[in-house]
Amino acid sequence: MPSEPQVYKPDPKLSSSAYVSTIEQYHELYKQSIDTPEVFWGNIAKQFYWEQQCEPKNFFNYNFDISKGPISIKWMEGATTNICYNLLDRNVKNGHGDSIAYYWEGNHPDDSSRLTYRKLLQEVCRFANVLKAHGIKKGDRVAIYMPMTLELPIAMLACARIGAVHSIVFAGFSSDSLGERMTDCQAKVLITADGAWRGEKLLHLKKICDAAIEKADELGHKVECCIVVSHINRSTPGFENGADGFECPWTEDRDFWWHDEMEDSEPACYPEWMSAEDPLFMLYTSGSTGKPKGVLHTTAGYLLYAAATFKIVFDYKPNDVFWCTADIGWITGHTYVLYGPLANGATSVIFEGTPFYPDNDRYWSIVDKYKVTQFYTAPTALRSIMKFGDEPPKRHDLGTLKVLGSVGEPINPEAWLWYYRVIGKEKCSIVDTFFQTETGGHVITPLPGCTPMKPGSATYPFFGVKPMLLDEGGAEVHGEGEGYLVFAQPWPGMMRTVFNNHERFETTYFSKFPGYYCTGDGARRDADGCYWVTGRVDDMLNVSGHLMSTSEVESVLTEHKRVSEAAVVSRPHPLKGECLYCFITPNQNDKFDEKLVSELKVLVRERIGPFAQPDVIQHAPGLPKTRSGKIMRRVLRKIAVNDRDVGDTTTLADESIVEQLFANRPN
Ligand code: 6R9
Repeated sequence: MPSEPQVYKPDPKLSSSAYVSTIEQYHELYKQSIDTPEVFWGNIAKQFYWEQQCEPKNFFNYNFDISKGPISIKWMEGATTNICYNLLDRNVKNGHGDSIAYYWEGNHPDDSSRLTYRKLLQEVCRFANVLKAHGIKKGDRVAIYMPMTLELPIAMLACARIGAVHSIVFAGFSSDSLGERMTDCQAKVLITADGAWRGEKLLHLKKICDAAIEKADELGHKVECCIVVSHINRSTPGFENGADGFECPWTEDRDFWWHDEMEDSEPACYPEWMSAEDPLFMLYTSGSTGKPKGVLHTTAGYLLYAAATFKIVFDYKPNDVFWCTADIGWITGHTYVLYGPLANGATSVIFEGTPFYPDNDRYWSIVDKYKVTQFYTAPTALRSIMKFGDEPPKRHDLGTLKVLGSVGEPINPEAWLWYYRVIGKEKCSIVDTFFQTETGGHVITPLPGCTPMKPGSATYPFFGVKPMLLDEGGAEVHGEGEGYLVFAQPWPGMMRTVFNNHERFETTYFSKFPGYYCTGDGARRDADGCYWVTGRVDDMLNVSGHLMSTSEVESVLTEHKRVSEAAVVSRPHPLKGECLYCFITPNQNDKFDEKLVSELKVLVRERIGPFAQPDVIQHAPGLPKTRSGKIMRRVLRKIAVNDRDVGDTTTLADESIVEQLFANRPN
């Protein structure tokens, strides 16, 4: 590993007002949360409304050991509540009706609006009544394929209000993927928009939905109805003439315009009281084998966990303005655009567009415009913005920022430091939040104003989360060391099952190491007990007996001034077992040449060790990324061995990259 990393202490001003302000206080609360979860989470539950309370002895029950019976996780059994009621009615009743729930910023900078808590509640009730009128009942699944418009949270909360289970498919997936997911979850209705703008690109969402409904038909599932938001055809500044000729295909008796349905709908709807373990939503996540898994989250535990992690990890205070750039179609958006902020009566920004439209400073202009206090994004976004240098952020006042979040992949120290210095002016805490669709919310993360920060480390577990490292044989790795990252007991926000396939849930997460939830990630624990998540276990490689993670090498490669992005995969090697094959994207105005290749080899030798010297460094004009920004290393491994059988690449944002990379292979 690189020499001991520098430790960055939180700004004293931030510490003095933080909910958890010293590391000693963190340790004390952490111990309580592990030893007496019912006390810790019971205190958090008190702020919410329960139609029926649960008996203290039923607060928490689980089995993590498959040899003792089916895996089961239950929080607050016997309690009943409604999450929408807690997010909206409760806040309105507490005097926050006129507070802004969402500032909405459209793709075009002149397109914006806002919603107060009171107005949001009315819209949600109206749409809940629309769903009811279409026969949607408690337990039914509702598919959603929408751009980042305000109708998206309205639709989700309307489902929650009547006890329907929303199943969102990110509006960048293909029609086949949407059709397969709707079939898997047996969705009765699909909610979408006619189209959406991303930068200057027009997306024909309804066309994709039509093809998806057809795909579902082929697979034997009928989607009964489709409700469509007229987004393109309402006036969009800057594009008054841009959508000329835009057509939204229509099927009479199956398709309904959102605005027509809402017109006469009552703005009041009595909430459905749900049991604590009734399903709230499902969200598909790709598996390393087989079709995507419908990760299922339930009501009470998810509410507690979304609320607590949002408040504490972002240190959200009244009057703050929070902005998470993630699309709501991912777990980060579910928990930190919707449920977490609203559970706290918070004000957030929802942004429809991209960081590059109309210019590369768009994120920073939004931070400035809404006086954002907490900003939350992904390393891949940061790296793509960093390419343009320090000047775009310098055009704006970023002085309101207090906390900067990172999520989705290990953050390379280069990006971390840029975030810390150029965006945070060395005054903000950086929270590198590790979590998964499955975990529902942050599980390993620093706390702002409290945890000393190390660039690239997610540091310590959140309350109630008990991480452990295990070796291949399942033995615990104590102290400093590396291994499989597992969790030894449940926290309220974790998934409960794979929809309609509990067995797959058990084999995927609980069979490798009986008694533990297995994340599928590797991690290292350093002398201070900080965790360094090293990436998916299948991204680990072993060169001449040295275990290393691809992300470790990528971090070093991206330290080079001329490198924008790097992706490393393992290639079989006759002597070393495996060797490193690296894909390098230089900065916009830098070129890829022999000099760069040899400098990078030296850099890796110097920073990690001679054993880690890459065997191949190839030029990559772009990397094969999924639409959520994750590099598809499976494809890169095929390119490394010149195997054209790359498998399914339909979830890539740009499939043509694959061909380019084959063409660029050095001999
Ligand atoms: C939230 C989200 C989960 C996988 C996870 C891990 C990687 C996420 C990370 C991180 C290192 C972090 N991951 N956050 N790795 N540091 N802060 O991204 O959910 O899409 O289900 O992906 O992402 O590999 O296992 P999801």
